[in-house]
Amino acid sequence: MDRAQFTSSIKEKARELGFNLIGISPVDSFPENQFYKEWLNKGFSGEMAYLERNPEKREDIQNVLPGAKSVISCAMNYNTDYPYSIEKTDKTKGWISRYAWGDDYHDTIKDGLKILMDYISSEFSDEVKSKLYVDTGPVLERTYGKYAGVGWVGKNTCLINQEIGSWIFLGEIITNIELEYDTPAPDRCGTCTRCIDACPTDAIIEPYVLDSRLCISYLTIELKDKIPSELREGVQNNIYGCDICQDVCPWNKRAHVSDKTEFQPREDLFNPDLSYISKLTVEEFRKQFKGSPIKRTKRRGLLRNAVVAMGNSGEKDFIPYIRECLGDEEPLIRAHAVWALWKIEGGQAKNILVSHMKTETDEMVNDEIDDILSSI
Ligand code: B12
Ligand code: SF4
Ligand code: SF4
Repeated sequence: MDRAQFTSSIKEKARELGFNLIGISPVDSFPENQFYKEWLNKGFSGEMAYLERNPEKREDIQNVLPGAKSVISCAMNYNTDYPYSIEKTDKTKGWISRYAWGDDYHDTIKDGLKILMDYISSEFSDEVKSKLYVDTGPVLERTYGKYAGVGWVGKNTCLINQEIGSWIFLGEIITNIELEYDTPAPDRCGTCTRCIDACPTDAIIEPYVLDSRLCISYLTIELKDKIPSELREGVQNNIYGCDICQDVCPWNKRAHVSDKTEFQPREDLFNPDLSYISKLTVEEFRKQFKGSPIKRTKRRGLLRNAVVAMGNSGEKDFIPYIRECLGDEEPLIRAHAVWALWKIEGGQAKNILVSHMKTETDEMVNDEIDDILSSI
């Protein structure tokens, strides 16, 4: 097989494995690498310390795989035939972002890439060296996706494909063989600014630049501590991730739907009752979210988010659930319950909070109560 034939056989195999888009870029030093460093220096990565690790690998993929020549970028559509988060109206329910409705994509994508990698080794030669990554590696996946022609990086910073939109997961194989390369897709955002206008926390601080510290996805998934009080209202009823800047994107209006069973919502879990989430025990959480991306937040993170959403609903029916959370063993949940109680009850929460303070031993929770009492 010559290089062109081999390249198309890899793409064909990837399609057989369920990848919707496959593109190949040469290993190169792209201008985006510089942007990444500036992004980190400005503190936009927040507490995601893993993004600062292995800078030499992100800078030069040769440090990931010596002799690397090509990056094969594969994308899998995870869109399902369910409503958009901007259509949600019931504030007594939480909203989970689309990518987390089904099974953990890391496993699905990794399994496919592993078979593809084995195919390349068996069809090419024993000297081929390859590595695969999905999400967690030191690879700027959107940048490589862009140069492989999979899509362009939109103003919302997501990789968007002209045909199927941005509801896609990315994964890649880095290899030491030379292949035929694709050309980058042109930017098709034009004068549109819908994502920037729709973001409730103004996290897209300028086109193509996202400050994670303001992003609901970061606040509800990555941040392990308290959600800053000034940002809690903006979180609305998003209890795991956020899709708003993609929901409004015109390129997603005709997004294809995936038939992968792995990505279909678990028992309508895209829009769960907040009261149900707030009562989950450690054991129930484990059972409910086994094999789901949601396990990342652990129970404490998800309940923190649900309590914030209950506060944002303004719904008095939630008071008994919030009071239950005020007695939770996790200080993080108690601290947000303090806020949620105040958010719904205002000054009327004073007596409950004063009395709770008498037995509260955690400094973070007491600080939260102090802040609220001084504002009442
Ligand atoms: C950290 C991280 C986050 C952070 C930061 C996101 C961000 N925008 O940077 C948080 C937690 C906020 C996040 C959220 C989400 N994430 Co995320 N995340 C990542 C991760 C692990 C690293 C991304 C990163 O390095 N960010 C730093 C910025 C600076 O880099 P970048 O986004 O790659 O941007 C490059 C380009 O934007 C380019 N660039 C583009 N335009 C321009 C313009 C100018 C002027 C310049 C100079 C540069 C430039 O330069 C940048 C650096 O190379 C990647 C996986 C990976 N290893 O790449 C997944 C990844 C980006 N996330 C993904 C997903 C699905 C999400 C969410 C949709 C999940 C959700 N529903 O909540 C949201 C989307 C939010 C959004 N609008 O981006 C997918 C994206 C798929 C896609 N279609 O783009 C990825 C690729 C995971 C995967 N394997 O599928 N994520
Ligand atoms: S994911 Fe949500 S919070 Fe983050 S930039 Fe998009 S709209 Fe804003
Ligand atoms: S909403 Fe508009 S500006 Fe934002 S990514 Fe989509 S096309 Fe680009």
